[in-house]
Amino acid sequence: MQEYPRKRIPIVIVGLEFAGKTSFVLRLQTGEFVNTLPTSGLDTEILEIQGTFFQLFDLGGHERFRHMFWKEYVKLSQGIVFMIDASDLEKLDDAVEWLWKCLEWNLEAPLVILANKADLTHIELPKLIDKVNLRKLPRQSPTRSFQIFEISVKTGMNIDRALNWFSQKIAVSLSKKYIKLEGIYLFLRTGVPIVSHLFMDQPEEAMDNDIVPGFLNAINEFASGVMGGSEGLSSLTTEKHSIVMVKHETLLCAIITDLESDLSVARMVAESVVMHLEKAYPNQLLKYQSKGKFLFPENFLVDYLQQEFNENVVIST
Ligand SMILES: Nc1nc2c(ncn2[C@@H]2O[C@H](COP(=O)(O)OP(=O)(O)OP(=O)(O)O)[C@@H](O)[C@H]2O)c(=O)[nH]1
Ligand SMILES: [Mg+2]
Repeated sequence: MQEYPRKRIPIVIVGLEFAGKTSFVLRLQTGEFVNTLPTSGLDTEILEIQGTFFQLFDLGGHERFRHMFWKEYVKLSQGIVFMIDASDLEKLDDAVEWLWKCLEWNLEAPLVILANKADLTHIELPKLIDKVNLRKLPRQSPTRSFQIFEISVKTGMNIDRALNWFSQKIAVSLSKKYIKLEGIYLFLRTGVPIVSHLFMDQPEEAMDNDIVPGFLNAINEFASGVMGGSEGLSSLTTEKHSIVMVKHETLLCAIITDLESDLSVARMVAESVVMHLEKAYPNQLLKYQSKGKFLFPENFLVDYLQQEFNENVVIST
C-alpha cells in the first residue's frame, strides 16, 4: 500500500475571486505558474512543508461561495491564508471586509496575508497595512500570530519566506491545543452506523439525558444533507458538549468533545480518521456496504488516535 500522510493540519486559503489562490496552490504543487479556472466550490490538496503535512482547502472566492461555506471552513481551521490581489484597488474594500469576517469567525488561528501580484503595478505595503487595519489585530485577538507578505505567484517572489513563517506559527499554535474526546461515531455516508465509542463519564446517563439521541439525530441530518449542505463539514454545540462532523467519499465521522476543547483539532481528528479508514480498509468498507459486516481490529480507533494525535487528544475516562 502506498504511504500517505495521516495527521494533516487543516488550513484554509481564502480571498476574493481572481486573487490568485488556486495559482498559488498549483505553484506549490508543481513549482510553476500555470493557468487556472475560477474555483467552483472548493478544492483540497495535501501539502508538505518541512516534514509537516497540511491539508489545504482552496475555497472559491466568488461571492456565492463566500456565503456558502467560508464560515464553517475558516472557523474549524488551524491556519488562515488570506490572499489579496494587490493590483486591484477597486476590490480592496470588499477584500478587507471579508478578511475581518474571517478573523471574527476564528479568533486564534495564525494568519498570513499574501498581497499577491507584486509583479504588476500594485498598492505599496505600508498603505495596504493601513487599509487592512492590521494594527488593530492584536486588540481583537492578542494571542494570534499574523504577518503580511508581498508575493508574486507568477514569479515566485517571497513564497518560501511566507510559507516558512506560517508553518512555524501553526506548529507552535497547534502544540497548545487539545480536545477532550467524549465520543466518536463512524457512519457510512448514507447514515448507516459502523462504530460508536462513548468515553464520557457516564454513558448511561448520557443515554438517559437524551444527549446521545440528540447527537444521533444531528448526525443523521448531516448525513442526509439537511445540515452543513453537501460540503462535508459541520459543527454544533449543546449545553455540555460540542460535536464536529466530517463526511468524505464513503464515511462520516462525528467527534464529541467537552466545551473547552478546540474544535479545529476535533475537525482535524475526524478528517484524519475518515481519510485513513477509506484508504486503509477500502475492501472492508465495500463488504460492509454489501453484507452489513465490518471487521475492525479491536481497539483500532483508540490506538490510532493515541498514535497520531497523542499530544492533541485526551481520551475522556
Ligand atoms: N500577474 C499575475 N497574475 C496572477 C498572479 N497570480 C495569479 N494571477 C492570475 O490571476 C488570475 C486568477 O487566479 P486564480 O488563481 O484562478 O484566482 P483564485 O483566487 O483562485 O480565484 P477563484 O477561484 O475564483 O476564487 C489568473 O488569471 C492568474 O493567472 C501573479 O502573481 N501575477
Ligand atoms: Mg481558485
